[in-house]
Formats: sequence, C-alpha cells, structure tokens
Amino acid sequence: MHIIFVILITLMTHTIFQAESCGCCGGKGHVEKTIGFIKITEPYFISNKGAANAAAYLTINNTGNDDDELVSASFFGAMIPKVELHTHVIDDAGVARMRKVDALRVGAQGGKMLKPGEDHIMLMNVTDKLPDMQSIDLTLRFKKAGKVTVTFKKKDLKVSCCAGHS
Ligand SMILES: [Cu+2]
Repeated sequence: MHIIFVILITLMTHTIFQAESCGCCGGKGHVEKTIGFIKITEPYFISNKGAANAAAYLTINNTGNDDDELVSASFFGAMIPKVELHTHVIDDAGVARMRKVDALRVGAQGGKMLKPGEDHIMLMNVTDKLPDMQSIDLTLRFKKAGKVTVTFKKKDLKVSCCAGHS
C-alpha cells in the first residue's frame, strides 16, 4: 500500500515515475458518452491535497473503420489552468518519464485505456479546490469524431486503479 502511495505522489508531482503495468480497470463498464464512433468508458480523476498536478483517465473505444486521435482536453475555469495529453517514455537510464504529446491515437475497431503509469490527461497548476471536487467536466476533442464534454468522477487513492496489485 505504501509503495502505491509513493508512486501516485510521484506521478502527481510530475517527476520521475517508475513504470508499472496492471491489467485491471478494463473498459467493459458503463459507456458514459458516445460521439460518432467513439465510446467513452470509466472517466475518473485522481487529485491530492497540496499537489500542483492531478491526472484524469478513461477508456476510449473506436467502433469505426478509421483511426481517430484524441487531440486535446480542456477545462473551463481557473481551477485547472492547463491541461495536457501525456505519455510515458523510457529514458537512457531506464526510468519512465512523462512526456507531452500532441495526440493519443485510437486505432480503428480498437481501444485505448488511459491509466496510471501510462497515457493520461495531465491537469496542471491546479488550485487546492480540485481535491474537494467529486466530479469535473473536461471537453475532449477528437480529430474525426469532434468535441465531447465528459464528466470525470473523483477516485480516492485507496480505490485507485492498481491498489493491491503490488
Ligand atoms: Cu503527466
């Protein structure tokens, strides 16, 4: 449990993050939103008191015959001034680091799961109000499917994706 806590704090503080994989949180849950061929499942965010950054996750399925891309996410309001799409890359020292990307690809007839330690939506320079929110609305823009506003529910660390897997 302690290890999970340290990993998540590291993620929130936006520094070095040791990659780990986990097979939980599959995208078979309730579909929250559909736009064109894109289906959004299990949108949630994790935000800690005192942390400058937080992160949002979801599963995206593409039922169409063409690839699509998540090209941006945005929040209306001062609580989250900056939102970026991030992935993890392994540096020369073998350490996984977060890196901003212009788009996250969702292949035709495929899916993409954003989850801790992998691709995610980074909520940056957030105010201390965010950890008290039970849900937030983010507007996602897909290259082909267009714009959709999705409600992300807060998940506590204790019930976060990979707790219990270490
Ligand atoms: Cu990040």
